[in-house]
Amino acid sequence: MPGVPLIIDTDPGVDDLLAIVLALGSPEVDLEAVTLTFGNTTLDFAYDNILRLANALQVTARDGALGNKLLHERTQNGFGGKSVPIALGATKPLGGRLFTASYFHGRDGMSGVSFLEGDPFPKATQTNLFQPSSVPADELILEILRKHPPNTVRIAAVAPLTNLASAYLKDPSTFRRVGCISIMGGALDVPGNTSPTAEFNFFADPWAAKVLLEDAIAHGDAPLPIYLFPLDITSEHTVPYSLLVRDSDDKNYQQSQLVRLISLFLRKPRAVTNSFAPPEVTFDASRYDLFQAHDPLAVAHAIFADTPGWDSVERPFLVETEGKLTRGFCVVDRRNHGAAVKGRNKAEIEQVRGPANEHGLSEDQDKKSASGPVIPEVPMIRVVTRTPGIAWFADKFLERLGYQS
Ligand SMILES: [Ca+2]
Repeated sequence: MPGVPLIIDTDPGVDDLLAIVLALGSPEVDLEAVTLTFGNTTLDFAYDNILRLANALQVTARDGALGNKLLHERTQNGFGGKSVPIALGATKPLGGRLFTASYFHGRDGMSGVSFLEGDPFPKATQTNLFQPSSVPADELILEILRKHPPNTVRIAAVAPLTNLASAYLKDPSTFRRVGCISIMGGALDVPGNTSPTAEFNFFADPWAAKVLLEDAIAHGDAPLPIYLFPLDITSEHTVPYSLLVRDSDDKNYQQSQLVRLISLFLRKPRAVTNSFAPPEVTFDASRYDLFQAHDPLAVAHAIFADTPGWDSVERPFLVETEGKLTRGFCVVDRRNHGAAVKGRNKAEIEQVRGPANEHGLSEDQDKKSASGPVIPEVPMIRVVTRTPGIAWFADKFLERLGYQS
């Protein structure tokens, strides 16, 4: 049975690479394309990293050491003989300065694996798994959406949203054929990971986030089927580093080039994550030595969306694009406008209060006070609040990556 068509829009990046392997090892999906953007690193490194991953998969398959049979089969023959196109996309955000996440992923997006002496993890020169796309990322996304029946293609968006926003702006009606968009991005009720207020993907291109979350949702016939995975939920979905990073005496490490690559490229994120442990307490590995699977969780949703256990709520918020200190901040209005309008959209508020005048106030309010509360038009975004479980996720993740305990 063919799998669900899936596009991964990504900026690999270490957790992106793991998320891609998760999809490659999953029979539920057929990977239609990997579309690349700037983000964790620059676009040229992002592309090289895909080729280094392809080579590690090939070497491991040749050594008979990929623990997942489907991953082995696809590494050798692609998807039923078809290679996955890799398309180049945005090199910079829709507006503002370019930032990358080298503080976490290393300058090459892979903890410096690219700069190792002797190049032990080289780029693939020939691979059946991937092929370069002749069209850019936004065009390829639209091509795939045109080719498949409406509401069937899923997109896992695990990078700045520049490619998706660009595809939407080029051809909104085609873009609306998408079945489901699982977006890793934003931070609502928790601190940011890139600034005190912002998560990296929204920080890197808040303009693109605004296009998708505000314009696309608010002005269409039907809202885009977006499921947002903010840091609030992705940070909780962890896998112990000790299960992913293996020592040189471990049999997975000895047999598998893929496990050796993963063990190396997780070095920098692991060190950064561990450094966030509170200095005043004794280091507890079970609490602090944890890989936060931000991108793999969004990809897991795209793969397992039909599995029971996911839950979401609609949240109203806006994305800050201009703020000197708050770029990429998800602005949640926490003022109390009263139970009657909590969580309502503008039309519903008007029903409750009567139509608003040019000041955004109902006639009733206007009479009472010229400086009364103004409710701006705020889109409702579907935010994922529950998954089939942290243990469920970790099991599926390790199994699809082919890790043996
Ligand atoms: Ca990413």
